[in-house]
Amino acid sequence: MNWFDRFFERRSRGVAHNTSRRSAITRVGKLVVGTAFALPVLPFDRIGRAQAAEPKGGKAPDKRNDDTACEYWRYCALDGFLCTCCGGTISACPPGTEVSKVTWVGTCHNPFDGKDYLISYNDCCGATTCNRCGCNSNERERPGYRMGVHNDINWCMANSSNTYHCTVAAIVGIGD
Ligand code: ABN
Repeated sequence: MNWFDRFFERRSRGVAHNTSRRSAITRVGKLVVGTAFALPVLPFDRIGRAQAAEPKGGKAPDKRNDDTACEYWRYCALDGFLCTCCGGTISACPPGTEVSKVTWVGTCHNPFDGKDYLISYNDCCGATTCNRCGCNSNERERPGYRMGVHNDINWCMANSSNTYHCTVAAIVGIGD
């Protein structure tokens, strides 16, 4: 063994002699806990997440103008499944279904032109419940014992098939 090996052997043995296994574990533990406390305060780049929440180049689309969303302005008193999600349109029943002979009407404010509209919420009948885009908005609704002003009713009651599928929201009048 040359002087170089002997030197390092002595040094290593000295370190091993003066350092217990427990103190080594303590030092590793301190390092881990210290890292856990230090990391959360480090600055993170959250720009990516903010961009994902908001579409490129502007604000999120206004749901009050989306006839497949419960927030659409005409649905202010609609309780049922949206026909726009079930193969129909805002005012036409999906193929294979029939518009209800009786209906209930509500008044909704259009935020885009500032006017109030009378909306007819006809149910579409004759096919099993669509079960997509279920909405429950109840502006100016009244309790069930006043049937004409209650929206939680199957308006297919007067049709040849009473099976409820979805609900449309047609404009039938405009406020002064
Ligand atoms: N007018 C929608 C509806 C249908 C069946 C039961 C409750 C509400």
